[in-house]
Amino acid sequence: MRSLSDEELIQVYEWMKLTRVLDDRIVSLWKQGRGVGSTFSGRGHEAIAVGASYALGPDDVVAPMHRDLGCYLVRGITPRRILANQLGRATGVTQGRDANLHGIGDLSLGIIGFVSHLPQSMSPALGAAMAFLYREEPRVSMAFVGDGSSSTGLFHEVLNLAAVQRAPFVVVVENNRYAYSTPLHQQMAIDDIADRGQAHGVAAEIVDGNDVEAVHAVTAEAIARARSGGGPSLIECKTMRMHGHAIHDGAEYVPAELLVEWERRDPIAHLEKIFFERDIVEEALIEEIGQKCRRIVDDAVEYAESSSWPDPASLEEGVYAP
Ligand SMILES: Cc1ncc(C[n+]2csc(CCOP(=O)(O)OP(=O)(O)O)c2C)c(N)n1
Ligand SMILES: [Mg+2]
Repeated sequence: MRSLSDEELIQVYEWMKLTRVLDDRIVSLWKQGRGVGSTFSGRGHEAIAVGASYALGPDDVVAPMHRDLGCYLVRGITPRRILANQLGRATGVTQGRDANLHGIGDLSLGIIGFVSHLPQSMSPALGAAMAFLYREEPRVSMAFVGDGSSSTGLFHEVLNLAAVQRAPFVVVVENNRYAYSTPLHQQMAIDDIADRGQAHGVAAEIVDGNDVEAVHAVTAEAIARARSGGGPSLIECKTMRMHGHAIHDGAEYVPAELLVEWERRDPIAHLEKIFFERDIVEEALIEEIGQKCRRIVDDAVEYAESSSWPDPASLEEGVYAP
């Protein structure tokens, strides 16, 4: 399944690689005690976060979650702003108020701020889709949601309303087999979360979440359908959470063989294999892209660590009820 040219695929690879290098650096900064808040790794989710958001247009909006670092990057939040945020600095996305990916957003880039209570970001995301519909604007709203979050009441209410309204809304379910320490089979009695879309009259598809071409192709199709009045879609991306829930969690409850199996399906290595099989890029370019990403992230660490802490006098700025 192909919806990207070779040039676009290389660009997508660069975003995925940057996501991985930045994610790894955030984890190591946290382990060195240089981070301020907690941190969530999205390792293994790069093909979903990048592939789905790369399919959006500049006027569309998206509500990412805590494992969607790649989505924030593709939409234009720079590694400098992300790292300054992780380190609690005034130059971070939340100006030092929320030192992790839980809570960031930027409406000027079409990113709806992440609401910590899962999956509450789905409501404003559907609200945006309904506004586009009522104003007859050819725009689409996308929401990311986890497997665990799909077992809540709100998820079903949002899907139902989206279907009734035929809203231009795309829900990307990141089924990474765990919700904190709870495995799938302990929180749902079905095999496929896509069934939950169909139950509400929402077009639903299942895709390999570690195959960025497949994620992009299915998402691009859903976005095009939504934009032309065809209503909402749900895309279930099957993947695996490769680290603990947050970085303090050693995830001893995850069977080691599961991680070994999914490590073999790593989304970045998978794309590199495609490059070599199709003779799209040389090994030297892969090396060059890796170095470029490391330089960008080194610069972002330096920027973040030399940024000032927030001024206590600004404490009440940007809050709803000071
Ligand atoms: C309403 C609510 N209950 C509990 C939490 C705490 N919590 C944060 S993430 C998470 C697990 C979510 O699992 P899933 O939706 O599968 O996403 P994943 O972390 O696996 O990407 C929980 C329980 C929360 N944020 N919101
Ligand atoms: Mg999960």
